[in-house]
Amino acid sequence: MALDPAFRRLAAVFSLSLAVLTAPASAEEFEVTIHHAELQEVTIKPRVGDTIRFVNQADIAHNLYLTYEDGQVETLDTQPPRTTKQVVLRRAGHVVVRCWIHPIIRMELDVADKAASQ
Ligand SMILES: [Cu+2]
Repeated sequence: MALDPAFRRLAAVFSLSLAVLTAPASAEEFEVTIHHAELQEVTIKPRVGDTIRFVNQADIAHNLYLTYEDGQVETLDTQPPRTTKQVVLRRAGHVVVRCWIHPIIRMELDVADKAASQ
């Protein structure tokens, strides 16, 4: 499937970057920033119960959604510039994060079972 040239250009200005904010005993909180930069790989190792905060540093709105391995979709709703949305990971397995508005935005992660990784 060939991408429209406009999407190719879009791909060059988005990236996701992250930081681990806190590391309490029971759950971690990860921060993922959407900003204008080159597309780059993001790797985090969250567990069930961990939180991901998505910070929109771009100057346009996004609407991120998570697709869990079992097909369940969780939508974070419209996210204007300079706002943050957060989600608590509820299921173990492979998760794909994408944006309804910008299909080029994509982040994949594997959520470990809570008990298995302690
Ligand atoms: Cu978007």
